[in-house]
Amino acid sequence: KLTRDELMEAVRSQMPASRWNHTAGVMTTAVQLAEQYGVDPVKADLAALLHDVAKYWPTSKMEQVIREQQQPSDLLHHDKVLWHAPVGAVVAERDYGVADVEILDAIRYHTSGRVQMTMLDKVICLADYMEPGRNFPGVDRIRELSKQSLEKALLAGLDSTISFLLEKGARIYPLTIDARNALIEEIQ
Ligand code: DGI
Ligand code: FE
Ligand code: FE
Ligand code: FE
Repeated sequence: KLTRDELMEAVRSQMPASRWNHTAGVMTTAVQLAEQYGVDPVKADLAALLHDVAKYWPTSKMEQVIREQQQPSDLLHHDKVLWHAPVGAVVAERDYGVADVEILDAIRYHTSGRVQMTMLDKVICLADYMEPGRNFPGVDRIRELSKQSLEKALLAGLDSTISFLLEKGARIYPLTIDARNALIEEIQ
């Protein structure tokens, strides 16, 4: 089993410097959100460290993991950008010995979200939107909302993703819609 420093180096070596900076930003933000909302900060830190581990894997290697590890095959009919999240969860478990299902799920669902997101899922997905390096339109409003409500901030994040996809004419993965609807119900 790797030490934390060795794990950080293993993750860092699989991505360009810009993505490592993003990962470090997600780690810091996820730990802050965890402390703010009563989530285990050690789990938040580890999930954040590994969330984008597969982001720069070749498409063929990701596809192989999805097929061989029986990940949802509907993913193969959606944008490849979605693949790194479930593949990252497989890598975390298989290659880095992460056994905690909550951490693995937070990695698995960090791009799409899902219905009944756990607090850790929400923390990782929101930290991914609002880490200090992000600067898309609306990110400041998400950061403001995060002081008040984890769910409202995350909903604003998912709305921005869905708007962006609509603007591009891209397909929307059903879990993303389900996640948004579930958050709206939770907020009411
Ligand atoms: O890996 P990151 O860039 O840090 O962030 P992420 O894992 O949240 O991925 C964001 C990208 O994924 C962004 O370009 C929008 C895209 N995305 C998120 N949900 C969907 C999606 N793309 C499609 N086609 N469908 C989705 O439902
Ligand atoms: Fe990601
Ligand atoms: Fe995300
Ligand atoms: Fe990310």
